[in-house]
Amino acid sequence: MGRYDSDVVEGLSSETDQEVEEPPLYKVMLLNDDYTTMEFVVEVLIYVFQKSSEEAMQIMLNVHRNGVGICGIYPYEIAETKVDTVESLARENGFPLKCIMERE
Ligand code: TYC
Repeated sequence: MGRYDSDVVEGLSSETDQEVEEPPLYKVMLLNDDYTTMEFVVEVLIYVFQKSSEEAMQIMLNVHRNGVGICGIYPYEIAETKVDTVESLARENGFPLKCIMERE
């Protein structure tokens, strides 16, 4: 019985000890430019990144002053979709706004 029980316990513990890998995360960032309006950037931050208008204004001003700023941190496919959405909206509205992603 001891042998049988310890096999079962070992089997269970080695299964539960397996570590679950977290997916890698990516920072999505906006870059400053001289042509995109502040209002458009704030709208993008609210619509694409679900920021409040106060947070959106702070992030936009941070990008405007420092050249780059983080909008959010997401798994790869979500980050990629947000980058594509920002760039499509920018082009549709005639703005050169750049949005990039970088592994955390
Ligand atoms: N610098 C722009 C202006 O003065 C505003 C701006 C902010 C543009 C953030 C891009 O990611 C950006 N109109």
